[in-house]
Amino acid sequence: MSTVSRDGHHSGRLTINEDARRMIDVAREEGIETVWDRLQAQQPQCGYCSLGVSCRNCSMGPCRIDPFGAGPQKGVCGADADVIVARNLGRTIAAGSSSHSDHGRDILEVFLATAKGETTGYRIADEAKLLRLAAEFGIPSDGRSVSDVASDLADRLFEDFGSRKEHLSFVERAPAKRREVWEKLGIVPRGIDRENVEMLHRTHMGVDNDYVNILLHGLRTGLSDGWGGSMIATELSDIMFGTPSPRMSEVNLGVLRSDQVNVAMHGHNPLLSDVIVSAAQDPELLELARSYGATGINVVGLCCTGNELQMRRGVPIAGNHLMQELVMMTGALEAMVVDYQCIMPSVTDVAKCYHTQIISTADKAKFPGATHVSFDPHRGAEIGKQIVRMAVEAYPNRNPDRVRIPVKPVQMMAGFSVEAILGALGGTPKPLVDAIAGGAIRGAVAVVGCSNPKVPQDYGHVELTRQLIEHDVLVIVTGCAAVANGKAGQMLPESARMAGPGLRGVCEALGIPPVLHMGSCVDNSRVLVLAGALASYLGVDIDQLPLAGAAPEWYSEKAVAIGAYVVASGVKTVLGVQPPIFGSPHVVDLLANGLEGVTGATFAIEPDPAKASLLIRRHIEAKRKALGLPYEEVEEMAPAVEAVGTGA
Ligand code: NFS
Ligand code: SF4
Repeated sequence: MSTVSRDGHHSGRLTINEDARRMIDVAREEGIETVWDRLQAQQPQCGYCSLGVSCRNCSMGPCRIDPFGAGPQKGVCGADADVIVARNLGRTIAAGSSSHSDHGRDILEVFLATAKGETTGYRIADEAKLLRLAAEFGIPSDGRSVSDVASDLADRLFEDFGSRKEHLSFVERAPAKRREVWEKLGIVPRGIDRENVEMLHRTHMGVDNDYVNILLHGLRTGLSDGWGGSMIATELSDIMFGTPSPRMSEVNLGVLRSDQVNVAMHGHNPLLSDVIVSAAQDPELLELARSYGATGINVVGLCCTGNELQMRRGVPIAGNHLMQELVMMTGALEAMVVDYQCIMPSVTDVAKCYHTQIISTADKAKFPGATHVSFDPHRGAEIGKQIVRMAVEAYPNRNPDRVRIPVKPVQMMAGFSVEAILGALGGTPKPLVDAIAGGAIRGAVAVVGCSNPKVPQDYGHVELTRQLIEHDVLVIVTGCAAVANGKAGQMLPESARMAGPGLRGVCEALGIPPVLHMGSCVDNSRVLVLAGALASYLGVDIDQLPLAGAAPEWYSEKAVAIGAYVVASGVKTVLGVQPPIFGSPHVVDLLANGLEGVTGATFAIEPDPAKASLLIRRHIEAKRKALGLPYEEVEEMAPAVEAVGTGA
C-alpha cells in the first residue's frame, strides 16, 4: 500500500506499521509535512554536534573540536573533547532527569492538595498502597485519618526535592550491596533538585574540568531521577489513580471511532488525562455528543500519558511518539489534549489542515496555535468537562469525506505493576527466581524508550523483543516500546506461542504474555523496584542478575537520564541510536568498558536488533555462569538477517 513520493522517500521504509504507512501516504498526497520530511530536510546533520564536540556554554564560544585532529583541539577556554563531550552529556542527563522529576513534583503537589480536600476530580484510590508507603517511611497510621497520613507522606517526599537530606528516601529500597557501591563512589543521590542544579553548576565554564568526575555526577543525577523523581511520580500516581493490574486493551489508529467524538490524550502526566477520561463519561456531555449525531465520546491515548491510562483503565492507545502527527490525518480526531513532553511543536501546523483542536493545558508548556486551558487541579473535574465540551463541539466541523481510519485495532494486555507481577506469581518472587535458576527463563530484559525517525518506526523494538522472547528471555516494556510491541501483537497471553519453549511454558501456566507492559517512562522506576526485589531476595547485588536494558529507538533527553540510572543501578544497557559522545574516545571507553569495574554495568551501542539480541543473550548467559546457574554458549556472529535500511 505504500507509495514512493516525489523525492523517492518510500513510506514503507519509514515504519513497519500499516496504519503509519497509510497515513504517511495521505500526508504525501495532501502535501502535509511530517517528522520524516523534516529529518530529511536536516541532512546532513551537523557532524560536530553528532560527535558531541561542539560547545556553546559561554560567549567566548561557540567552540568545536576538530575530530580529525587537523583543526583546533581545544575551545577558547581550553576545554578539550573529553570535557566538552562529558559536559554536554551531563547537561542532557540533567534535562531528562529534571523533566521526569518536575512531573513527579506536579503529582506530589496535587497529592498533598487532595489529601487536604482542596481538589476536585481526585481521590486516594489505593489506600492500601498509601498505608504500605506510610509504613515504609515510618509514618504512623493507626487510628489516623487517610488525609493526615497522606499529608505526612507528602511532607516527607517534598524533602526529597531539597538539600537537607543525605540520601533520597527510596534509596533504601535498593539492595544493601548496591547502596555500598554508590557510597563508595560518592554518588548516593541526595536531593533531586540538588543533583540537577549541581550538574548545571559543574558544567558551567571553569567548574568541573575532569570528564570522569562530571560523568560520575551524571550517574548521581540519573539516580536522583530513577530512585527519586520518577519513583515518586509512579508511587503517588498509583495511590491517586490506582495501582495497575492486568487488563485487556487495544492499540493502533484503529482505536479511533468513525461514529464517535475522538479525543486523544497526549503527553505524560496522569493528572490531566485521568480527569478527562472521567469527564468523557459525563451524561450531559454524552447527550451533547448525541445531539450532534455522534454515538459517544472516545478517549484514546498517545505516548506515555496513553500508557498511564492503558495501565490503569484499559483506555485504548492510538500510537507512540511518531503517530502524533499521523493521528490527525485520519480526519477523525476532534481534539488533541496535551500537557507536556514529547509533544512536537508541529502538531498545531498539522491541525490547521483538519478540524482538530489542539488544547494545551500546562502553563509551563504553551503552543502557539493551540487553545490554552490553564489546568488547575483545584477545579480538576470542572476543567475536565470544559475540555471535553470543546472536543464535542468540534465534531460538527468534521468532514466525513476525509475520514479514513486505516486499520482494525490490535488487542494487547497491559497493567503489570510490580504488585501485579508478584500477585501473578502468588505473592513472592520465588516462582520467577526458580524459573530463571532452572533455565526455563534465561533472564529478563527491559526494552524501553522512544521512537526516533532515524529508525524505521517500531522495527528496533519489535525485532529485538521478538528475538529475545524466542530465546526464552522475558521482556519487560515501557514507554513507546510498549506501544510498538502491542501493535505487533506480542503482548497477548496467546503471544506466549511466539516465545521459546521455556518462557512459553511459564507464561501459559500464569496466563501472561511473554512481553509485560510495566507502564510509562517514569514507570521504569517499577523495573528498578523489581530488580532490587529480585536481588535482595537472592542476597546478591543487581549487577549479578541476568538482566539487561535496551533503548533501540531512543530520542529524548529523558531516555539518557534513564540509561544513566539503569547502568548506575547495575544493569547493562544497549542503545540502538548513537549518542553524541564519539568525539571523545575517552568518554566512549569509560561508558563502554570502564564502568564495568565501577557500577558493574556498561553501555553498548548496536543499531541492528539481531546483533543486539545476541549481545544481550551473551551478557545474560555470562551472568548465569557467574551465579553458578546452567548456562549456554551464544554464537558470536549475527545470523544472516534481512537488514532494513534506516529511514533517513
Ligand atoms: Ni519516554 Fe514518553 Fe515516548 Fe520517549 Fe517520549 S513518550 S517519557 S520520552 S518518546 S518513550
Ligand atoms: Fe568554548 Fe569553553 Fe565557552 Fe564552551 S565553555 S563555548 S569550549 S570557551
